[in-house]
Amino acid sequence: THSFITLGEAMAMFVAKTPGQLANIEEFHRSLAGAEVNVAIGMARLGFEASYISKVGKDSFGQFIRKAISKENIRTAWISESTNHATGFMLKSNVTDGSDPKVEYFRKNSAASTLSATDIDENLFKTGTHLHLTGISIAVSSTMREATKHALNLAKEQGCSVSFDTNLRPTLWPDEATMIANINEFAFASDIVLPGIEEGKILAGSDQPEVIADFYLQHGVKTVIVKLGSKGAFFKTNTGESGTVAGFPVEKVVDTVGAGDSFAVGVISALLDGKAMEQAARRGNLLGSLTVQVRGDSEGLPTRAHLSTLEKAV
Ligand code: KDG
Repeated sequence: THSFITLGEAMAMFVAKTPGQLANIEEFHRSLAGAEVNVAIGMARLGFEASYISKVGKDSFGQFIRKAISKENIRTAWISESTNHATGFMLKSNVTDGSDPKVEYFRKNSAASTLSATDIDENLFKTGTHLHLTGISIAVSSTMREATKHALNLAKEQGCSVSFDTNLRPTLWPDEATMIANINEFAFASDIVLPGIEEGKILAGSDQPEVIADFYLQHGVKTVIVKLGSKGAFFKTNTGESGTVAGFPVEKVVDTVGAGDSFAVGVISALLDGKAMEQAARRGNLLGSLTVQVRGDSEGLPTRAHLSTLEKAV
C-alpha cells in the first residue's frame, strides 16, 4: 500500500453563520482547518494510509483536532502535545457567492508553531511513498520551517516523491521578498509544484501558465501544474509532456477556500493510483469543483466509492 505523509498546523476554524463583518458576528460554526490536514483527510478518504505530523496544545481545540483526525482514519502517532502553547484557531467570514472570505488568524506562538526538526521521526519516511508540503508550514515559524526542511530531506533520501503547494499567505510573512525566496527554495527542491495562477504571477513573474511551469522546470522540478480556477489547469513535465485540462462546471460556487487542497488530493491520489499526468490534473479539477460547492474545507472530499462513481460519469 502507498503511504502518504504530510506536516502542518491544524486549527479550529469558526465560520460566521451570517454575512457581515467578523466583529459583528455572534454565531459561528466550528470546523477543522489547515491546508495539509485537509489533504490528509482527502487521501485517507480515498483509502491511502495517511500520516500527519503536527502539534496541538493541551486544550479543548487540541482535543477537537485529534478527534476529528482520528475519525478520518489518519494516523495520529506523530501529533505531539505542547504543554505551554495553545492550539491555534481562525475566524472566517460567511460568503456564499465564491468571493474571498475574510480570514483572521489567532495562531501566533501556537502549539504547532513550536514544531521542530526533532519532532520528525525518521522511521516514518522509511515506509512512506509520498510527502506533501505547503507554503503555509514554512511561513508559520522558523522551527516549523526547519521541521519542513528536515521532512523534505528525509523524504528525498528515502526515495519518497514530494509535492509542494505554494499556498501563499502574505499575512504570515514579514515581507513579499522573504516570502518569494522561501517558497521558491522549497518549490525547487520538490518533484511536483502546484501553484495557483495568481501565485505564479508573484513567484515566477508571469501570468502565462507555461512560463510559470518552465520557471520551475528549469530549477529541477519534474512536474508543474498551474491551477487556473474555473478554467481548469495547465500541466507540464520535464519530459516535455504538457496540456490544459478544462474545469468542471459547477452549479453554484459557495466558498473557494480548500479547493487547492482538494486539487492536491486529486493529483497525488491519481499519480499514486498510476494514472497519467492528464488524468491526475483532471481528478484535481474534479475534487476542487466539489469543494467550492461547500462552505467547509474538507466536507466535499469524496470516498473512494464516490470518486469512482463521479469518474465514471464524466
Ligand atoms: O487551504 C485552506 C486553508 O487556507 C485553511 O484550511 C486554513 O491552513 C489554513 C491557512 O493557514 O490559511
